[in-house]
Amino acid sequence: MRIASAEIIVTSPDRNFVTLKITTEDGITGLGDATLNGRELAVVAYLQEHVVPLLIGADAHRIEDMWQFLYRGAYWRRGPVTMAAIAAVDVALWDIKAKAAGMPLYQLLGGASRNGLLAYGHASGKTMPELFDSIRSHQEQGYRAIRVQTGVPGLKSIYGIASNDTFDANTGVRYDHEPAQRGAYPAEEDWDTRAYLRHVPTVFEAVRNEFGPELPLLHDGHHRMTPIQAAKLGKSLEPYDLFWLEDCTPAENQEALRLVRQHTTTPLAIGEIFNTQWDYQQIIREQLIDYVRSAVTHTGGISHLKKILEYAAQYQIKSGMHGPTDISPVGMAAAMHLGLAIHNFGIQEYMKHGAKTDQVFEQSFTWENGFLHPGNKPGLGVELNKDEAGKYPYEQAYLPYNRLADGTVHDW
Ligand code: CS2
Ligand code: MG
Repeated sequence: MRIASAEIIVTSPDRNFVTLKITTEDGITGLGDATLNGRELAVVAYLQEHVVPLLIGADAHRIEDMWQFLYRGAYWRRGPVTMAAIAAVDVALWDIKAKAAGMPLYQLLGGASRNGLLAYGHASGKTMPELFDSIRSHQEQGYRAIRVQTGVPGLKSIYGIASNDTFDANTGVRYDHEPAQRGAYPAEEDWDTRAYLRHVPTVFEAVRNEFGPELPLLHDGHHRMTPIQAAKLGKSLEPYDLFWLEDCTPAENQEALRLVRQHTTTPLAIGEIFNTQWDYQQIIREQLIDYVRSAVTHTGGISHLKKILEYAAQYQIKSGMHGPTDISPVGMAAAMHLGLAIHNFGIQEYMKHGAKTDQVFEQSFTWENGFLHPGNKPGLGVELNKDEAGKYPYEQAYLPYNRLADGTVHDW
């Protein structure tokens, strides 16, 4: 089944998205998400200039061979741009193969291992009352697990806080935190780890007092602590029984997690900025994490993330796939199909996309009673409406960055 054409569709309904659309000579189409937040056009160029010419005429059925060809054949391996480009091709070919087979993709990945995917949503607030309202609003939306992000006294703006100006009057829902801001230069934010470490335990104490012991609560440290600070936070949060503490410290140096593990039993989740199995090798082998946070879109696609999760399963480490709004509906569908099939599924992140995005991407997944399901349409179950996409041209946008009080650049 030869590939006849491949095109890259860039659209910016509520935010920028990059989608690869492959069409076979038999007219079967496949979609792949290639969105890399704040660096979208780098992946567009990689695909357009270097990958698309290699796809035309190739056999769409040979997914693993194409993966190896694009990974080893490029000579230059790994990295977010390369692995997002490879991921888009991989997922589009899986979409095509499942459509050719007349099956939803999860059936090709081994069939369903569960009825649905437990998902968590993002509650946040600058103040405690605002946070409590946000938690209640997410419970009303059906979420059974909730990530809690909070403002820190003394800090102007901080990661993960949905501001009131994103209130959607139509749905009455405060649109989740969209970190990438449109504009020609990234916004500068301030940070103070000691203030954060003093404040966060008091927040989880208040949330547990208000919402009780059962509700699974998650928190994202967003790469901002040193290993010993992360150990300190993990320990101070133990009384509040978190589902996980995420990205507690930058993990380029994988053994940094040894110090955290040494001091706390709070479950650890890491990996949303990882791109290959090599980024996980030591932290999985040494049992230094409990959840693999990679998204299909940023980790070489379904073929590669499935291998990472199979390795993680040997250590009883589960999936916790990244699912913010900068993972497109195509990337989310791929995550749901993989998540439904694997045995060691843990939880799925689920930030709802905006109304315009849902116009551009026609989706068939379901969200019921706190569980996601990819649906049973052949393939991924997502189609892209090009006319709608054409209404929203790309707009430059950047993720913010951090500076400490003395002006030093810090992890955002
Ligand atoms: C975050 C993301 O959802 C998460 O866990 O870490 O919001 C992250 O900041 C964005 O995806 C960056 O593009
Ligand atoms: Mg995160």
